[in-house]
Amino acid sequence: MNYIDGKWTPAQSAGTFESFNPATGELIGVAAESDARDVARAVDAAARAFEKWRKTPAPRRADILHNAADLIRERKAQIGELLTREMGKVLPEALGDVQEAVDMGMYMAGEGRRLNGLLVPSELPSKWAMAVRDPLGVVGLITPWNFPIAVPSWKIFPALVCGNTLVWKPAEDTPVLAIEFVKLLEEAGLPPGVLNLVTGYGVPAGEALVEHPAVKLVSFTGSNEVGKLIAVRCAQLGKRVSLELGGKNAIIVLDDADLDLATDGIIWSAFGTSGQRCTATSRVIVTPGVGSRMAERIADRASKLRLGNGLLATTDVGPLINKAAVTKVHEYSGIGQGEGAALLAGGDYATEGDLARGFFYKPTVFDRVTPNMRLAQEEIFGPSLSIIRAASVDDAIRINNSVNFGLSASVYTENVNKAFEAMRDIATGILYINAGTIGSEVQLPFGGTRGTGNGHREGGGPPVLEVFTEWKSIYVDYSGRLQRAQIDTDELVK
Ligand code: UN1
Repeated sequence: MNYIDGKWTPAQSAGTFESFNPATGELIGVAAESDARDVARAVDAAARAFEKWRKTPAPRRADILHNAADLIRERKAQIGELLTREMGKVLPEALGDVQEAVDMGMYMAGEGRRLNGLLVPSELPSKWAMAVRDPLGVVGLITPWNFPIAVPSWKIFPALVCGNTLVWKPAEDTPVLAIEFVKLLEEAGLPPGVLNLVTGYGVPAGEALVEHPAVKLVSFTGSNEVGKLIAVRCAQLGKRVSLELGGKNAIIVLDDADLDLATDGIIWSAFGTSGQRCTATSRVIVTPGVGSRMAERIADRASKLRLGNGLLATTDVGPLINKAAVTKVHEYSGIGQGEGAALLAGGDYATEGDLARGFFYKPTVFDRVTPNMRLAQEEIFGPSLSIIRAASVDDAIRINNSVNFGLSASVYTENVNKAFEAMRDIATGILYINAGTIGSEVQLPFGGTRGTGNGHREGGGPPVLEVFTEWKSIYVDYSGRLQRAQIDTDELVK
């Protein structure tokens, strides 16, 4: 069911679609298959709710976020389990996904008592100069399936605390989690119309949201392909758009690194969430002294990872989200071999026993990948890792920077000077020293350079407010006479 104007309603077409567990094929739930008519109703509801919501004091809006964060924390175990069942990631990671929403809820609730503006001196006497943050109005959110609770929370909580009203179109692979999230916000006390949920496919539902003239901002996290289409359309329509797209993140291992630590970070970052994080490591760039040792360790560890249902404590790596996803990873295994890379581990579907019921792929490691191969340049979004041999530290950094993405990167080194050089020279949105490429926290900006986005930052940190607010500069002249800026500035202060 959709959630429009505080009511759970079916799609106008009465159409539905199903959501399945990617590990077992079990049916998780049924959701409304929405089209432009449902989106229009949702946008209308959001537009009607806006006047009252924007005038609700931010600390009051924040109280609801606080309640929501408390409720999510209370139900963390249930939501986490549902998350594993609908999306596939292993339970500890699913709980982390839920925790990230608790964190963001608490953080943004705090913003309700801050929402800093600017207060600056005026050049004229008896004149007050300040700037405040205004909400945009109705904003459209389109979210991915890989962090079905965390990523929506990165958008929903700041958008709400800033005073916007929302229409949310979640990914078609994880509608049931979106419904649960909205139920929780409803229970937390969100007034009708402030957040509206429209489930369905990118076309027509997501597209209708982008097209609707009353939607002032489209905030999208997902593939580069779709992100670019949205950006072009929003440019034509004169809308604000915030994009969080792909990654081709690398861990650089220098000769002086602690190799055990680096191996742990690589395995976690490359194969955690089955490689389906925007921040996942898909390249390991090694300097000459450690290349072969690292390749051996990584291949050994990758081939020992246990695949299975994410609810089982014995599972290291869960399934991929759907058939298209495993097919794509397998295609890249073929592409890599065709390009002359050396396959060290995996390279095939995993179909033994119960695995045949789900979308499992063996953790895959390629060595001797060169920087221009497609394997080294294109986002695969699965458990496929490429090892690239660099000639030097500078070469490693150059290779890191040579892809059309710049989300996260990492350097393993025990040398503080090298670490700082990397901090200076790596072109990326997020950088880790002696830790893998995953693990962002909500109090810092999340986003990337180059093709990863369009300069906005969501996921946290004060810059998230820039996405969801508009600046309004206000001058108050209490001199009681005409004062001309830039002209009457020499007059004596009276
Ligand atoms: C994503 O993959 O879209 O740093 C989000 C991380 C998580 C968030 C990932 N905190 O991997």
